[in-house]
Amino acid sequence: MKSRYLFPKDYMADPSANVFNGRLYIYPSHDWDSGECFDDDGGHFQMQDYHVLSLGDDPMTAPVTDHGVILDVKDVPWAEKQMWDNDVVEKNGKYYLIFSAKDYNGVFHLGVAVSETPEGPFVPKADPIRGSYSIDPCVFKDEDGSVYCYFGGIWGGQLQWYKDNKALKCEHLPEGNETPLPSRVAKMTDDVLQFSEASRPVLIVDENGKPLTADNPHRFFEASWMHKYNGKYYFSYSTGDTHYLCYAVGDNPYGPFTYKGVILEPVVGWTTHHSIAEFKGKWYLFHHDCVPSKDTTWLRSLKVIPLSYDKDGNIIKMKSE
Ligand code: FUB
Repeated sequence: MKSRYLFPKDYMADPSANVFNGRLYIYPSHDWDSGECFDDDGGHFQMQDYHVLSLGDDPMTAPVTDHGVILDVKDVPWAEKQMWDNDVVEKNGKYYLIFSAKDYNGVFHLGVAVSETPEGPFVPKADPIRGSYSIDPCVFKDEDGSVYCYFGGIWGGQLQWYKDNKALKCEHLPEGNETPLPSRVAKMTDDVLQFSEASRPVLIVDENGKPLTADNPHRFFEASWMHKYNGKYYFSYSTGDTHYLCYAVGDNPYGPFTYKGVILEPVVGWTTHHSIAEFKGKWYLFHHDCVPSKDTTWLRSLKVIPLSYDKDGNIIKMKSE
């Protein structure tokens, strides 16, 4: 299907699309060439700040506005480096940017920064969210106003360093028929500054209700996203080293979610990471690839492609061209 490169002027990735006040906002990671070598822990992703982009009307053609830097790592007291994926949620007229970064001990946590407008600037809190770890937050506001934070990523995202929210002495990455490491979800406090509960595992099951195994083409790796369609909760994610975007559907924000299939075939570039949003009555998949940088993993470009469902609510699989 025909897609659009959203912002050819700069390298950006991990787009979190949200509609605020009738305008579509995209909160990406901001890639750059730091000179760090490629490694399996993502040491080549040395992002230092976040921008926000916005566009009106038709995402396939509308001009894109870059509102500039909304948060810089040097302004976050607890964070040293690697400003990875982020997402923004609105509650009671304020905007909360939840982001992942490494602290001065090389450990990923999630932080919060607050703004009066979707365009920022966002003012960071002094400390990370208590009980937060790993990467790739997605903040989802349900129709009753409750905000849920989904997060986690294996390998360089450090999810394998924890079990039941406790740091392990010895990490273990499940494989094959073992139980996979799930994404996590926690309801946020009313002020959206902390988790209101210990995070829970996001269980993905097959059509018989049996938990999926850790086999690579299906298992959760990173890039959690939640959206709602016809009253159902769609949890989507990346399979990382097998490079698929997949999804699973449930009846409530905590799951379990029944695996449904692939949303997007692998793109050029190692990572694949996305968001799904409805805007002016149409659905879109926002993602990135490395075609413009000639497959340079750490220089990714934002894309958008229309998304559709069949009559049973299944997402029609896409290939982004
Ligand atoms: O952008 C850095 C990392 O790459 C993200 O956190 C992952 O989801 C992957 O896209």
